Amino acid sequence: MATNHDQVAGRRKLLALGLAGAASASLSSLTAAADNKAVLPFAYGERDLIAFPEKKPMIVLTVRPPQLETPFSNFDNKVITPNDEFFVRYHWNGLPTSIDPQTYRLKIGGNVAKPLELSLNDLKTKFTAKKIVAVNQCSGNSRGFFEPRVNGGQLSNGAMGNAAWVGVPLKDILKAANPGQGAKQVSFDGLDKPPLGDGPDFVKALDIDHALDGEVMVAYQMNGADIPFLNGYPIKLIVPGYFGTYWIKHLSQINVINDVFTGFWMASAYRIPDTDCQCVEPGTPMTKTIPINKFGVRSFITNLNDKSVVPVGKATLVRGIAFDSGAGIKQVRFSQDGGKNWVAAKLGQDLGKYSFRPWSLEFKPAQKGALDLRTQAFNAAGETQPTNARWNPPGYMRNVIESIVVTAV
Ligand SMILES: Nc1nc2c(c(=O)[nH]1)N[C@H]1C(S)=C(S)[C@@H](COP(=O)(O)O)O[C@H]1N2
Ligand SMILES: [Mo]
Repeated sequence: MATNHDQVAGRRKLLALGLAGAASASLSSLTAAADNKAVLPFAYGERDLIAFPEKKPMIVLTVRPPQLETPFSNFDNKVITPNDEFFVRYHWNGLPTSIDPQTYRLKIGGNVAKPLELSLNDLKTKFTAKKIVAVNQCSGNSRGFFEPRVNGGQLSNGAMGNAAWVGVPLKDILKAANPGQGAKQVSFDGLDKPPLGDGPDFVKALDIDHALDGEVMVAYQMNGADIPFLNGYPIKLIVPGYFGTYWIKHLSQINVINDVFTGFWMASAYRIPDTDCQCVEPGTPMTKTIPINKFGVRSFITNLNDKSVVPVGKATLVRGIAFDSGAGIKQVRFSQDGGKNWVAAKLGQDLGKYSFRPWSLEFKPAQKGALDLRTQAFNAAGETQPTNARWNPPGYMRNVIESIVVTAV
């Protein structure tokens, strides 16, 4: 059997075979048994479940490029999302298929006194390593639940994951390159390219102060191992609390610039309404916009779902996860009656303010029938989740109080 990736003379290869295999699996599985399928809880939610290189079976949104969602039940009872279960998102099919860690270079240029070309070994030996546990969440996570529905990848809640990242603070790298007077932003590009050179390359930018905050980092390790190929091997930008769109994979070029970056993926895409709620009236267009930035507070029940049956009068364990953009989760509360009455959940292990925070409690269903279970998290900055979903045309930032309906018998 072919391995997921080969270590040929130290070179990491994403076998063409792997992707070709996945593509044909996708076609043949149109008629395959139900256990190769996932059905997401919205209309047109039927998806294939396929194992891509270095990945367990994942919910496939597109094969080329790979866009893979984590099956939601995988989030139950773990705070860290394993590498082989972590979601994958690319914009262009021109992803690298073979990367040589010996010759890989990260270049730092633009308005710097000392342009740099760093090898992986440089990153690992010339700088002090830092570790941070942080959630990576796609802007369009949960987009499939938008009402009215919106264009874009129809994702359920699995385009997120929590990992321990080890790498170098971007601040230390930029300090070594020494940004010049007038530096305003820093742009980030990875090895993947648009096919046939058409379409805008995927490049993102952060304000210089953000880039120098000491928390943004260039990671070379994910959960104690190399970063999986599809998650950005060998290095990836980590932008704690910010949506995944900034977390550039296969990071190869950093430029310090004196203007606000005008590339397509900053100036035209990944923009949100510039209104207090960062939302607009459902079904209406956005007028003034700003680049998407931090995530809102979210919480999920992970051990029960709409198909669950729970016993009346007996204690049932309910547990899940909560997270925010870095103030830290302060409280999670739970309701079994659609949000009329709430009780506090017990918070679990604290792996840091950017991490998933587990929570749990026991509840006793009082009578038979449908129970509308909800959870609401609050962060240390006093922010919480809205009762009614906020809407925007690109379908970003969903963080409404979720509801699942179980049956008590
Ligand atoms: N090089 C590169 N980096 C990228 C992207 C991309 O298309 N190319 N997509 C971004 C988006 S929108 C998301 S949500 C995250 C997803 O990270 P993951 O695939 O490791 O889960 O990668 C980001 N980094
Ligand atoms: Mo994304």
